[in-house]
Amino acid sequence: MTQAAGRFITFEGVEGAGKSSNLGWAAELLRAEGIEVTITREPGGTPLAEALRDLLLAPHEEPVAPDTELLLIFAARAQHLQQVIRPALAAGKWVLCDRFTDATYAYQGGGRGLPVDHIAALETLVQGDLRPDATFLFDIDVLTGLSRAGKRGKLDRFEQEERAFFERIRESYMRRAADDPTRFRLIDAGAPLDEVRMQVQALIAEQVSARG
Ligand code: Z5A
Repeated sequence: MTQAAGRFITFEGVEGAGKSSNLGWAAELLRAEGIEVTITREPGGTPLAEALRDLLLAPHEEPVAPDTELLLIFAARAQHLQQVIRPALAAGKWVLCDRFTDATYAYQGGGRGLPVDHIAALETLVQGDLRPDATFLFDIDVLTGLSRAGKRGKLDRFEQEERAFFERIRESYMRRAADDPTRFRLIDAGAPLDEVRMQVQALIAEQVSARG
């Protein structure tokens, strides 16, 4: 639980699953219910955290150590939480965030093979007991997602990884969803966009009624 007045919903999935396309739609649905919404993303969400995002996504000549990647992600998250997420929740807003710490478990844990207890320790350090109230997991076949993402042009440092990396990420997300069925909501993201939107609409309606 967020222990805050607002509601914190995260959007997760492998590349090209459609998180960004559906986040704006979800926000529109909430605003139509009179709910104040903050849209944001990770890594990023503040000028400093966006600068860290640029560092993380850009290819570098030297290899990036997995621990460096992990620490930069949590550095960006600490800033984002302090500047954007906690104030918005405290003001009663709903925060819709494109990726959060489940992405760290999936990418740095599943993808890079970093120990889960290192991620969990940083999660506690940076977040305290703040966790998402709900997580919409956009599940899609890895090749379909990569092909959608690849159509945008130049690949970033993550998108340059091989297919097996993304298969591990998908598996890791699915394991986390199975372990926490109360928080996770699974979306069949391989469906056409209008069908995915209908799934999102149903989940948003569920969240609005859970508000009481
Ligand atoms: N990362 C990490 O490693 N650890 C962490 O803790 C965090 C992040 C927080 C962020 O980059 C990178 O950071 C990410 C993981 C890492 N890896 N990468 N790359 P990003 O934000 O640029 O990447 P992304 O989050 O994966 O975004 P994405 O590739 O844009 O995926 P998406 O938001 O899920 O998809 P989209 O932009 O909504 O859609 C992609 C395209 O598909 C687009 O042209 C759409 O028009 C199209 N689309 C969407 N839905 C459909 C349907 N249903 N049918 C057909 N076409 C569709």
